Amino acid sequence: MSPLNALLLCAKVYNDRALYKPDTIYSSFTPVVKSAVIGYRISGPLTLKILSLLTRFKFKNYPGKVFYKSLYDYSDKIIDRCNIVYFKGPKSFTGEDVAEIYIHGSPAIASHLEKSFSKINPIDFRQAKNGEFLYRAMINNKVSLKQSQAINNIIMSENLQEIDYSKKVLFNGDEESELYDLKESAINIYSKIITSIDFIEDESFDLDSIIKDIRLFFQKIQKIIKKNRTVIEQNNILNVMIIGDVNVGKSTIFNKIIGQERAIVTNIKGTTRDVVAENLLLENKIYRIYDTAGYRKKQGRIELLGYKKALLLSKEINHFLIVFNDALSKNDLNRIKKEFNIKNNFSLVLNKSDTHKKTKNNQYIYLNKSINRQKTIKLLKLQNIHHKYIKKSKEILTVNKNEINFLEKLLENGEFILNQQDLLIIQEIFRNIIDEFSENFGYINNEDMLDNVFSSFCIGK
Ligand SMILES: Nc1nc2c(ncn2[C@@H]2O[C@H](COP(=O)(O)OP(=O)(O)OP(=O)(O)O)[C@@H](O)[C@H]2O)c(=O)[nH]1
Ligand SMILES: [Mg+2]
Repeated sequence: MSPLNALLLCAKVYNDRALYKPDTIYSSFTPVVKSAVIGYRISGPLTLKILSLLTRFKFKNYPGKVFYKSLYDYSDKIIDRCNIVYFKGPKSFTGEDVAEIYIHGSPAIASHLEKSFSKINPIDFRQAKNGEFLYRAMINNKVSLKQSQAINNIIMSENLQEIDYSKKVLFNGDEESELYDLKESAINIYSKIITSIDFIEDESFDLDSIIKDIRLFFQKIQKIIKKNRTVIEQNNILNVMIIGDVNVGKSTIFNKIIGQERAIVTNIKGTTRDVVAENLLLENKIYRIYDTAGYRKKQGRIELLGYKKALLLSKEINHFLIVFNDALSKNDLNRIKKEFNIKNNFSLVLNKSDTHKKTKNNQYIYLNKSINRQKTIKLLKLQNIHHKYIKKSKEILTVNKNEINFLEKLLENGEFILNQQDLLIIQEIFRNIIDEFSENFGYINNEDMLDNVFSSFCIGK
């Protein structure tokens, strides 16, 4: 289950906030892998007690200060010595007492710490569920549901416009989303319907004015969808595929570009059989780099499957790096261009330049495995290629992908409702629309509705 789904589930389970009694939870907030640092977060009423058990130090009087302390396990053995911060609720991420512990990035130390956690008191202190810290932040009014979703989107999205939009919602509030205005309009229309319903028989009753508002409401939705779809479809990821004969060093170049040993490299021909792809963020530009199975006349069965997969994917590729070693004959180049349907969107990369005398051909990019990552990326001119293919959209998002899907569903009601003459049915549909808003984005509560009905439309007051 994604953290967001878990969050929404929590929101349902803990619907009645009055019944919600927090226990204390913990979780790592970094991956637990060999790395520089592994972080743990604790949140809940027992935070201080747990810190004191683990460190023998009273953090109570030092909220927000970083201390370098030893962590002790249940048998007084030192787990690690590390930085620890205590945040006193409500001035914390969740609004509760929170601690953050930054241990050395060793999974063994992490496991030792978690074992010590589990010995404390499994009923009052337990591992957090997905999204539970954010959920607590939400019920303690530190973030809105929309902002919780924005946090999730910032983490999950690879589209820079979408990330910018989520950041705006997170930092400046729900009003940054056009969904917010739509929800206001929906409430206004609904309130207008409710307050009119008793006066259907009246001469002054004006169904046309309500229908006009509804028409404008759906037209606005249409406009928002259209504008934002265009921005999203101007995908800002540059797709680069590395192709060429077997054993020319494609995977070596791939690993170098992405900065990790992702693809297997051996001197056996046909090592790579499947397409391997990784995303790369370079100076605020996103690239998706594909490593592929190499070409040779007699390809093994699986190798051939992988090669065909690369051919199929070639439609989505902006630019190809054609890698070779000694020389690339015109025939071979033509075959490759034909197979992958390449026009002028390619670079010729002569790899293993250390093994042969350097020819001088301006069309080639000369690479070898001892050239460092930064220089390799520079020689391949990846930044220029990005600039050439991906035009940065000047438009900004006012709703994100999920919200567009939501609006498209709402739009399905549009045609039906506009052909309706029965105000009760129109009212029912708008009630559902409002429910959809609150279910999906937590935007609307009964107070919103009541305020509106009783203040701006109440007749006779
Ligand atoms: N001398 C030299 N060897 C290299 C260079 N780049 C790669 N190699 C070696 O060439 C061999 C093949 O490298 P890979 O990166 O696996 O080649 P590939 O094109 O992915 O091969 P397939 O997956 O079989 O198609 C390995 O032994 C590499 O260490 C280089 O610049 N110079
Ligand atoms: Mg390979």
